[in-house]
This record gives sequence, C-alpha cells and structure tokens, in this order.
Amino acid sequence: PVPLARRSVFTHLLGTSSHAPHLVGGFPASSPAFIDAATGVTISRGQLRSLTLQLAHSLINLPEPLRHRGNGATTTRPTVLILSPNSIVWPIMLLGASAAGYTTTLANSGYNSEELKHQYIDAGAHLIFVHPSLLDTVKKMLTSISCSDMHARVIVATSGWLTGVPDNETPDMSGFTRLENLIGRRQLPSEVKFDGERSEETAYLCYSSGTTGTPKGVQTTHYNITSTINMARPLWPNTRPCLVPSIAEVAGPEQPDVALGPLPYFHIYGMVKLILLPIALCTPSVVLSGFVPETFLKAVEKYCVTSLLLVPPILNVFARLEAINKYDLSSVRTIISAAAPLNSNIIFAVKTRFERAGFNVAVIQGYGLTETSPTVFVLPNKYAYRHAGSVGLAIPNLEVRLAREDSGEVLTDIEGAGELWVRGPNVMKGYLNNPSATAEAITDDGWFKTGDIAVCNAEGFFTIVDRRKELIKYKGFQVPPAELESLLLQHPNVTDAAVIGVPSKEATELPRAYVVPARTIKKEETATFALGIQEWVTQKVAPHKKLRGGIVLVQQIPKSASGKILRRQLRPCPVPDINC
Ligand code: 4UV
Repeated sequence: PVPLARRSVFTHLLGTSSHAPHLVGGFPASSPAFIDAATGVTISRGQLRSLTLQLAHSLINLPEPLRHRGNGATTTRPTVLILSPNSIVWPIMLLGASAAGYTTTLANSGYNSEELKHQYIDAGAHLIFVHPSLLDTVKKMLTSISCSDMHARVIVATSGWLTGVPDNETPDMSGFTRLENLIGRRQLPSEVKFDGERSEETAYLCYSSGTTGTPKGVQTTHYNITSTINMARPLWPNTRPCLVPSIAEVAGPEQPDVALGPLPYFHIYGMVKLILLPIALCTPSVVLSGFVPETFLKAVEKYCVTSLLLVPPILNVFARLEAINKYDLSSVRTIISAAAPLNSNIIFAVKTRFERAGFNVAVIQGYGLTETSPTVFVLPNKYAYRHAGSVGLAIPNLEVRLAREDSGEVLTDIEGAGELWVRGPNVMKGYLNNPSATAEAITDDGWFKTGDIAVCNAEGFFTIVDRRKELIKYKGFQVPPAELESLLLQHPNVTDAAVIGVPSKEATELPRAYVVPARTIKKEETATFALGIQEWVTQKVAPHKKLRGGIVLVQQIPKSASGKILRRQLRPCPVPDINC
C-alpha cells in the first residue's frame, strides 16, 4: 500500500512551505507545468500556483448571493460548471475553484443548451466558466430557465491574456466578467485553509450513467483525488517502487517525461491524466484541443513528448497513419489507451507502424471509470507484449474481486468470468441526490460494482471481456441508451424504442435505435421514415450521441416481465432488412 493523504487537491498538488517557497508541491517552482501546443506559451508551477490562488481568492470574495444560488439542489456547497474545450486556462479554473472550496462540475463541451440545463440544475451550479466560443449555448440555457442575473453568473474563460493571442471577441461578450478580471491585483493568502475533515467534500462532479439510466453526478471527493494520485504515483518516498507503473516510471528518470493527449479535460481520464497527475509528478503536459493527426504529431515532435494518452479509435487511426514516418517521434516511449476496449491486433499494428518508422514504443492499456477516479488497472510496460489485450494489474490500495452477475457471489475459480467489483479510497462517495442509484452501485461493505465483466489469469492480469451495463461508448465518450430512448419516445411517430451499441472499428461502438413505429410503414417509405427520425435526434443531442449505427424498425422491443429492455436479445440481431 502507498500512504494516502487527507488534504485538499490544491494543497496536495501545489502546496508550498514558507521554509521552501521555491518548491511547489515538492518540485521547483520554475519547472514547466503546462505548455500551450498552439503558441508554445508555458506556465510554470509557480505561476500556476499564483494564478490559482488569485482565482480562488476572487471566488471566495464574491458577494454572498453569487456564491449560493440554491436552485433546488440539495448540495450546500457553492458549485461552478466548466463548459470549455481544452485550453491553457483549464488547470487554473479546475484548481482555483477547488482551492476556494467550490465543487466543480465538468460539462461535455459538445452539449447543447438542453443537455447543459440538465447538468447545471442537477449539480446545483450557480456560476459558469465558459469558453468564448460556447457563450451562446450558456446564454440560451440561462434564458430558458429565466435567469435574471445572467451577467453575474457567467465568467468567460478567456485565455488571450495568457497566450498573447487575442480571444475571438464577439459583441455577445460585452457585460460579462472575463477570467482575467478575477486574476491579478489582489493581496493573496499564502495558503488555502483546509482541514482533513473536509477531505470527504466533493471536489469534482463529472456525469456518468453508471450501470443504468440517465447521467448522474459522480461525487469525487478531495480524498478520492489525492488517493488516486498517490496510487498512480510511482516512486513515492519511503515506499518501494510498485509493480504498476505511472507515466513517469514508464518514461524513466533519464529523460524528463512530457505528456500529451487529445483527451477532453471534462472527462475524468483527461482531467486526472492530463492535468492533475502531471502536476503531481512534475511532468509538463501539452495542451491541445481536439485531434487532427498531423497537428498532434507535430506537437509530439516539437515538445519531445514521451507519453501519449489516447483512446482506442485514435490508436486505430495511428495503425494506418503513413504520416508517422514524416515526424521525429523518437521521444515517445509509451502509448496508453483507456476508456474503451482495445483489440490486441491494433496494439500490434500500432507498435509495428512505429517500429517501421524507427521508433520503439510500448502500447499499454489502462482501465477505469468515472466512479473510481478513474484508474483501476494498468498494464506495466514490461508486459506490454506478453499480455497484450489485458488491462493489467490492479493499482495499489485497491481491492478487486469478480462476482457472479446474478447472485453477487464471489468467484473463486480464477478462470471464470465475473462482474468486476472494486473497493478502495478512489471509489466515489456516491451519485449526487440519488441514494437509490448509489445503493445499487455500492454494497453496504463498500464494494463498487463496475458493470463490466472480466477474467483474471493466474498471474493476476485482468482482461475485460464484456459489459453487463447498458452503457455505449462512442470514441470513449459515454452514450447512455436511456437518454436516447426517452428522447425517441417524444417523437410523435414512435411508440417504443431501445438503443444499443453496435461494434465499430473506427469508433468502438455506434449507437443504434430499434424503433416501433406508431403507424404502419410501407416498405418503400421505411428508409425516409427512419432517416427522418435519425435527423430529428441529431438536432437534439451532442454530436457523440447521434444515432450513427442507424435505425431499425421493429414490431416490438423485447422486454422482461418487469418491463426492462432485454438488450442482449437485440445484440445478435441479424443485419436488419429495414435500416438506414
Ligand atoms: O466512466 P467512464 O467514461 O470512464 C472512463 C475512464 C477511463 C480511464 C481508464 C483508466 C485510466 O487510468 C484513466 O485515466 C481513465 O472511460 O467509462 C467507464 C467504462 O468504460 C469502459 C468500461 O465499460 C467502463 O465501465 N472502459 C474503460 N476502460 C476500458 C473500458 C478498457 N481499457 N477496456 C474496456 N473497457
């Protein structure tokens, strides 16, 4: 086991002592923390700490009514929502808000105003940090809930003041507070007060559908985060190096580690692996928004990136990408894939493609969930080849077991497949305002049921073989079928619907709807009818939830006696004759 700490996320990562003010979180204040790929602008650990404290100070000193909106949610903590693609100001917002004692809820930057409204209200948020390009979505959302003091609730997350590249000013931005207005000019406290008791407070609130239903707020506490960081940290003082490596251990001490990934910061994978863990390890993290292969490879070459954090669909692109030959990628030592299953053929194809270009990389997998903050398993580099396809070993301090899906009985036969249960300090506190979903997910004695089916070999290496839960993963993004089903039921021509994921090489899974039409559809009009529904859904959802797997018209949806959709019966459904 590794030592765990009951402190705030801020103190854990950016704490300093008056005896050693040149150190921030134990590393030199002058070390680079974040590098903006587009401009090369770098913020050091010292700057990050100072900017974070300035923002926290401003948030703490906001007038009382702005700190507590109380829009019906049961949370008493002030809560800020971030809606932004990746940008260099993200770490400042993320840490500044938690240093101020706020809960931060992270919204998918592809959300439309309706999807955003659900999260804003459910999380009990009262402030919003929004990227200038998404201000319209926020205004529409706040107008729809008749917000009377919009200008006080919204902070535009400008970054031009830091990068020197002017933000795209729009007339809409006038009258709103900009991020730089909350930074600078203030006398700062040298530390943020935080006692250990408060480490059970919610620091971050990402949304996950869990095993069933619509997205729920996952209450990730300060303790969950400080634990997950320590559990993933490699050579923690006074402990022996553990078998499971972190980014830094994999990269080795001789070359400074540099991390890069196209992962969105609003997802737990991006937040922890590209923002929080790099700070803890003093690993510069390169900030990039979106994935354009050549831009990505250019950044790898320019910033001598050692660790790439990816999702399977991007590895799939790499497996075929000729452009790999055009760049000097010799700095790369590890490619980590997580968030969805990765086929071992792709692992070998990527490794071979890099080898042909003259670069030797290890391609490994991690496995985790929003609810486990996130890491559960990592495959150590040295086993990358021998155990390709496995998600690896459980990280320290975590207990894992495989249980029978139906009875919860613990499997003793290690060859058998069972539902993966985990227990440890990185397991969430529970779902916000949803005690029944929490009780379903976490047993009385603290075991969290992942909803994934796994096997374990005699050496303790786990492989994910199936998913018990409803969740669909499109390019690593969660698509909750229940959300699409309830939307489809609002369509006047639909009487019943079920949504499942169909396998896709490019995207892992594509959401497909099985729909019972409200009237008889003639054979020749089926394509138009289905297309109409597909387009109707497209207009109402974020891009990752589009019904890219098509629509299948059926007479009825298979259901259990209690009315639960029997998704497995839809799964082997032969290629439909009525499809679009
Ligand atoms: O809640 P979520 O969207 O969370 C994630 C988290 C990914 C990780 C994993 C390891 C890390 O170290 C890390 O930093 C981030 O995706 O979705 C959770 C579900 O995604 C599937 C599985 O069904 C989870 O319940 N999933 C995640 N990783 C894998 C996976 C994997 N390697 N193989 C198969 N399925």
